[in-house]
Amino acid sequence: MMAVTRGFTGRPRRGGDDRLPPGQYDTGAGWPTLTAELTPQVDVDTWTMTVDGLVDTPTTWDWRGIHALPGSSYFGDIHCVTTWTKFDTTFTGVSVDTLLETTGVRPEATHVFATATTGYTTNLPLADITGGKAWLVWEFDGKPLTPEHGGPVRLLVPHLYFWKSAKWITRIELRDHDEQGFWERNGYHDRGDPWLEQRYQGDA
Ligand SMILES: Nc1nc2c(c(=O)[nH]1)N[C@H]1C(S)=C(S)[C@@H](COP(=O)(O)O)O[C@H]1N2
Ligand SMILES: [Mo]
Repeated sequence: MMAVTRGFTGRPRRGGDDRLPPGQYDTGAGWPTLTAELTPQVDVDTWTMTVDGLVDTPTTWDWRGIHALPGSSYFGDIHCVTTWTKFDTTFTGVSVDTLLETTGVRPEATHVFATATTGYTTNLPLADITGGKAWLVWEFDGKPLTPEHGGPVRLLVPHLYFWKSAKWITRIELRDHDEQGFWERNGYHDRGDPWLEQRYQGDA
């Protein structure tokens, strides 16, 4: 006999509000799309990813090369500054640490500037994409990432607001200074920690 919990609505409680950063709501099964530009069709046969700037060995991977690296998955939550949080996402790809093991990191590097094929950009402290906190991902819930969600490959930095997770990423440049990207120039915070509610320039 199967035990059925009374009042079960199809969505288990997930430990209460302690998983929701301040000012966020649970978007449930949906996954809103937020794109400033037109969704590009990026062909995996011509796709490349470059890590350069303050590294020892600037490196460009193609589709086959990036898949030859040891894979890595993220399981957990994502948080958009427009106040939706999506619980229990699974993304698969490669850890940014793995890319940086290949290129090496020069000691002067403090920040990164990420660029998408569309020209969308975002800035991040180097410490926020190292130490198992950031991925390049090509699968969501075991299926290829769809173009509207950044496929074939997007950046995933789930501990920061989701605008840092550049869709259609093609380049990460390591730098010795911070320079604002697209949304940061338009008023969003330079770091964007959802638990500190760093939504806009001037927030803590
Ligand atoms: N290239 C690109 N990446 C982007 C964006 C964008 O407009 N263009 N929007 C950002 C914002 S504000 C959010 S919330 C997420 C949305 O990702 P999704 O559409 O897969 O939910 O992508 C981020 N990455
Ligand atoms: Mo967003």
